[in-house]
Amino acid sequence: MSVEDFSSFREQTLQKNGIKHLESGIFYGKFVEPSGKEKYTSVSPVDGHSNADFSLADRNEYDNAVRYLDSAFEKWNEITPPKRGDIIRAIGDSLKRNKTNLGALVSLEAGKTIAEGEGEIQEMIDIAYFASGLSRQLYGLTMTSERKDHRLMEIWNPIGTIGVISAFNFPSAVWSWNAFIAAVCGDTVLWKPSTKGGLVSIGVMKIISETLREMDAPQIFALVNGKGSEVGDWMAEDSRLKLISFTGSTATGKCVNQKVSERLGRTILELGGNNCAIVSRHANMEIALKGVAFGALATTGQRCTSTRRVVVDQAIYDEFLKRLKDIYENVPVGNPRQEGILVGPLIDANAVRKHTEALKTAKEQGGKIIVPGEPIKVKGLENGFYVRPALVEAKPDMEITRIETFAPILYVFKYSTLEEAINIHNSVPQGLSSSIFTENLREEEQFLSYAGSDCGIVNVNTSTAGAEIGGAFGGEKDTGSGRESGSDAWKLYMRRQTVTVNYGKDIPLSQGVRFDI
Ligand code: UN1
Repeated sequence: MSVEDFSSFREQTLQKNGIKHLESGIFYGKFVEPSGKEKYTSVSPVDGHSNADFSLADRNEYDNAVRYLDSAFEKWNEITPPKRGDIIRAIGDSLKRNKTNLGALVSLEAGKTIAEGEGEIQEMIDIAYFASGLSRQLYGLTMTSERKDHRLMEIWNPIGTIGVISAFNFPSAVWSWNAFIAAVCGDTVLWKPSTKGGLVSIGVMKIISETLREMDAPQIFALVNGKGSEVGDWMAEDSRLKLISFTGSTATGKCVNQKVSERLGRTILELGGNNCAIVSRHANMEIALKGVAFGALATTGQRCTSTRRVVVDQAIYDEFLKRLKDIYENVPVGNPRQEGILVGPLIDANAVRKHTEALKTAKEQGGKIIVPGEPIKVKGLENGFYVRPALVEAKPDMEITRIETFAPILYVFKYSTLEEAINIHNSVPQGLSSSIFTENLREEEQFLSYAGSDCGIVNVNTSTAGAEIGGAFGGEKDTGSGRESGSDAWKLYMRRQTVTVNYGKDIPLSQGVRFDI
């Protein structure tokens, strides 16, 4: 694709998604006309040129958005959960019809390949349909009562307006894990995306708000593009937002957590990952190579779930490393819209700098650079932010291997016993995703046991990246806490009430207490 071709791809993508050169980054009920005040210029990492501008929210607009959602909450709860599920299903249908266009917008703004851009939208479609089914399954338990003629049960009610702060690397999917589940639960949702994902948030909101209008439903989602240090802080401190779901760095997550707990609010924190794959001598080599390569290279190593460390059994170490080196040296890096390209650009110049610095540090700390991973210029896209992926033989005590660098750098370690491998695996502060490649039942079970992986997500013979929406997503340790997406993560978006009903003719007390008046 030449420079001209990419420019026309940009124009077409913006046009197909209904995005003008100056957009509103704020939606509550409708898009708020951008005034002459603060705006943000979206730049494509693919060619380093600007896509469009959009407005950022001020305090007044932020407050209006929360107030708007609080009143939408009342209307939304006049609708039964299964009917709410129908509405979210219709949103899934609209996203499905717009999958190609929205996927292209993800490529334009986040630099994802065609498959991964569309995969991101597919993740939204999947969670919409999951949420729709869930709307009839917001089950509460019933318990037996120790008191005669009493009923004991749990019911679940919505918590109100919640806030979702999402990251650039999954500019819409992670928001939808929260938003669609929260919506069927009866909540309304304020969304602050990363400004680097602002255009995707605008494109998504255009489709979703239109579907809500067509369904005659209240506008239950609001969008406030803005700076983290402003809108992010306002949200964390705002007791009107009962839950803050935050995706981003551990450092920022700790600040968010402090502010939200200060007001006794609830958080879901999906923070840094430093995910590791163990490759045993009992692994199927082809599966392990593919799994590790996908985990480490997909999204140019910019997933929370990216494989950043691989621990390889000494019995197969040389062969595995040789074959991995071959993959790293030959993987096609370039324009993510080109068929066959597997690694696109990093998000911006700062990310390229961090990649380069981490490699320099790795070398200083004693790492052996196997594939150098230098910045490159892609023909016709000279201002884009491209690097080759890097492979480094390392020791687990190297400080740099304990840090999450959002870039395609893979550290390789050698092990002799599985215990040693698991020790290396668990020796980092983060605890999001993990993998073991083995066909040995004992090894697999050991990895799944209390003495195995300490992460929230554990995979056997598949990649650390690429989780399905059906499971609960989240981690332990410095990755934060809470779960999003599937399974019973919905419970975090609701408040549980334990109900006791006495239908008897007397009032017996629990624990056999007598209180005779
Ligand atoms: C993230 O990087 O924040 O499991 C989310 C995966 C994707 C989601 C990643 N389904 O890799």
